[in-house]
Amino acid sequence: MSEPVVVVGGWASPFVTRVCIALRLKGVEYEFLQEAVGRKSELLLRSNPVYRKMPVLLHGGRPVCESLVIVQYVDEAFSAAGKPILPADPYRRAVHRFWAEYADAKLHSPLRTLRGMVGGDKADAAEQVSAALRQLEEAFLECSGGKRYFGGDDVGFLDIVVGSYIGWFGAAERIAGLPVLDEARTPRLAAWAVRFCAHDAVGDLVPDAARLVEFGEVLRAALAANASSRP
Ligand SMILES: N[C@@H](CCC(=O)N[C@@H](CS)C(=O)NCC(=O)O)C(=O)O
Repeated sequence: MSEPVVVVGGWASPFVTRVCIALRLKGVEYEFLQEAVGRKSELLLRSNPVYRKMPVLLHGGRPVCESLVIVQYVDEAFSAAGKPILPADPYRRAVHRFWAEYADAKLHSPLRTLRGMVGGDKADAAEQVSAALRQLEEAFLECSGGKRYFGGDDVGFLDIVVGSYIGWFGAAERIAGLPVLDEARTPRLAAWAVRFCAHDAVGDLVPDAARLVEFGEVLRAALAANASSRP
């Protein structure tokens, strides 16, 4: 019998989204343990004592932490299932990993500013996201080789990583009233995002922007309540 696979996290997190997409691409059954808003479960803290962040993947009870590490683990641990997530060629793997780290380094923080989760200048944050997306549009040209996805003919590692932010792009646009994934500035990436969301393995796993806007309000209220209850 195969060992159970469990994802500990929250549906709204892009880092959690990418793990679920990777598992679905591989056709791996998993249990999803939803964290309560604004709190961290004992299981999460015990499984990721270093960073205390979601997601955590438990495979046969053994924790794997950090979303990029988890997606690569899923590709390797379930190599016999589904299509490979990372390219086979070592050089292409390195290029895809480079851009995945670039996406996380450049998108996450300004998107939090745009969504009002942290302070900061929203126009400046929108410009940072836009500059990163322009760079990722170049990466798309390089990695896709003129095909439909960063991974070529099918969704791969970089599609999953960048694609996990698509719901957040929409939420940030609504909250800040500023364009984020803009068809005029990054037309290829905008068209790719539509294709990515329509993929069988993705569908409902990319959270809806309106739902993310509501979630942001609930999270902010929960964090404020936690802060005011601290001595
Ligand atoms: N680099 C981490 C980032 C994970 C992360 O920031 N998770 C957020 C949810 S979106 C979290 O757990 N935040 C709680 C906290 O920062 O205390 C990864 O890729 O897994």
